[in-house]
Amino acid sequence: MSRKPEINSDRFLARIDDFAAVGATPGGGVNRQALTTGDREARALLTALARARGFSVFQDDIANLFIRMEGKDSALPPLLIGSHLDSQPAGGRFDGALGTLTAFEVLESLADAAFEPARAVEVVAWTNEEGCRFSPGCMGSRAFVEGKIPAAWQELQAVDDASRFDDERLATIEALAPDVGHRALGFPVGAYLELHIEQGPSLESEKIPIGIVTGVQGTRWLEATFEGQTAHAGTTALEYRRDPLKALSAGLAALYATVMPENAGARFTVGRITVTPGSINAIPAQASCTIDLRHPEATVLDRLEADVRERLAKAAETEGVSASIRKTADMAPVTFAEDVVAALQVAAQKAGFRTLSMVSGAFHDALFMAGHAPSAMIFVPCRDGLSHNEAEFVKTEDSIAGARMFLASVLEMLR
Ligand code: HGY
Ligand code: MN
Ligand code: MN
Repeated sequence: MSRKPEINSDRFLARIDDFAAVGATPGGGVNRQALTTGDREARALLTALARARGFSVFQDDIANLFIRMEGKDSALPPLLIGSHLDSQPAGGRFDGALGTLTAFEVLESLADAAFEPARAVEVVAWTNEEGCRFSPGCMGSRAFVEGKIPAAWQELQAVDDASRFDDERLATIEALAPDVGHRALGFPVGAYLELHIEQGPSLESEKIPIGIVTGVQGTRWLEATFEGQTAHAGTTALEYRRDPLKALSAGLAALYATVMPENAGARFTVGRITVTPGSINAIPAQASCTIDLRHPEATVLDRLEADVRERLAKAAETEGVSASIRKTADMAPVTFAEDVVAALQVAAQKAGFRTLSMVSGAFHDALFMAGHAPSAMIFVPCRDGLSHNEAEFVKTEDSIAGARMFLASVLEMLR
């Protein structure tokens, strides 16, 4: 006899703490970068919990992890719910993990209530959402939607070491293989829902517990490499110098002074600068940097990208060095399916939650899933809007409200 499904708050909060211990850093965050031992440990923990509940568990060719609860009509494509378990190198305990564990808690609360959904419900933990160890981000959801692993990713190497993406992908699949089934990449999905922390200040400052996300802004990642001539720091006079770091610094200074100050809504970030040979008394031979450029409108992104390329080229020319710019990620802005957003609003009303409609400044796997199935997201507040920082924090009442809203949304989507 089934009863009304309810979130088990104690179990859910304990799960959040258990996963925060996987890859825990001394600063109170996590370092569980994609396809590392920490990531594999988190996947194994979730798999063990799922198998203990009798759910079936699968992974696909890019190590996306799926946990399935059967429904009345197995011919219907499943409702897919989830997020990611991988983290930034100095990441927070909630980015990705909260959404994945919320989805799993909902599956458990359906099972606790002996609730038989009209269609199967599957929890997914996507591979490499962050894109910091291997670029680009959202590799798991992108390969799922495209139904293949892009050939260019076969030779991908990690940012900080010589690890190859393909080796790490296969080792991650291998680590779980004995306990889980295997699936080809991509399958029909009825709808996709993802809960995530807002990673911004709006919900907290407006004291609203739930964000209903109507879309995601566009993101482009570039790598700029300036090549000059390394030479002696003490004997090389100004007129003989071709200093790539001086050129890159001037180009970046011009971009910091224009991109965000002159374009409301634009986001311009240089996350990493690499200088070689990196000797205190040698003028650099090469200076390179990453650029993360974002805006809600594709046409503005086009203009901003052209501006970045032009200013860097000019700075290189002024110093007599060469510049090359490579685009390593291009995520077009998306608007989520109106009917799914409407279902979330109905769910919020029934559950009694005030909501705020918003566009996500961060990218998510839902951005790619929106091209595959009707999708939408729910946000919960995080302290000071801080994320990609070990101090990232979500109040327990906000985690629980999010889980209750997510359960109400899943039930609404299953009606
Ligand atoms: O960078 C992003 O937007 C995501 O949080 N990985
Ligand atoms: Mn995330
Ligand atoms: Mn993130």
